[in-house]
Amino acid sequence: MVRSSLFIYLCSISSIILVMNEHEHEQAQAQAQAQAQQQNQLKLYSYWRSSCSCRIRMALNLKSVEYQYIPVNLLKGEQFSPEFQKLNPIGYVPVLVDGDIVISDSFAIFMYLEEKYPEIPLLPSDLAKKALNFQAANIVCSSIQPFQNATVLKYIEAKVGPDERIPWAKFHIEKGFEALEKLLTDGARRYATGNEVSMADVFVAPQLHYGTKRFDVDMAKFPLLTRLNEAYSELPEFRNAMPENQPDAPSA
Ligand SMILES: N[C@@H](CCC(=O)N[C@@H](CS)C(=O)NCC(=O)O)C(=O)O
Repeated sequence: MVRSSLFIYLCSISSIILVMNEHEHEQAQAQAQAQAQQQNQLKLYSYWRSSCSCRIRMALNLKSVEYQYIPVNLLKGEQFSPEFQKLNPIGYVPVLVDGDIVISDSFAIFMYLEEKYPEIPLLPSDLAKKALNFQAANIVCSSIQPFQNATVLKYIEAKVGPDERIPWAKFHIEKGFEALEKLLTDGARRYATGNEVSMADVFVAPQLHYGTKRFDVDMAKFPLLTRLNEAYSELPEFRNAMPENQPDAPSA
């Protein structure tokens, strides 16, 4: 009797140990999997209010690509840290890290993503439409955003005067918006170059959000861009990429 109860006791102890080991093993496996997943995941160095970073957040969302968000606080000057300058010597966000591959500049990052994740294309196959997308994207990233960049605004403030900051940015944004309004008029449908969301939208949308809110741009002058902005506000992939929804946004 005593022997059989001892046997039952030992059996139950060993099965508890077995269950515990199994549980620990599963936990370790899940941890290793999560680690591996994180190591393989794209890393996006971004700042919540950066319109250039926002373009890439939108592209990644549209392509359903998960990524790790690494905040770089531009107000604290983290873009000038030696670690960040190793990734991007000019000290700007966004930077995308894909394993050993490091890419800075939103245009280059966009093109990389377009080739790496072609399943959800953001460039039309029609050559003329594709060229229109490149033009619209480039107006934003070469002829608008650089004039409102923090470094440039600081320079204007110091060399020309603090009151010139906003009018300077507003002038360049409106000049660019006038060009976009004309360039996109014929081809625009629901979105900038047709009924599908494309590269032009990914570059134009953050500029509309940013330009209208911070630089006192009179959007009444731009009916097409205003209409596009409304269409963008209905896209969850765009809404999720907006500054206020980023983990480093002040209220987040
Ligand atoms: N051509 C670059 C421009 C990048 C850029 O200007 N990034 C801004 C934020 S939108 C920045 O990091 N500014 C920091 C600074 O001026 O110190 C791109 O498209 O990625």
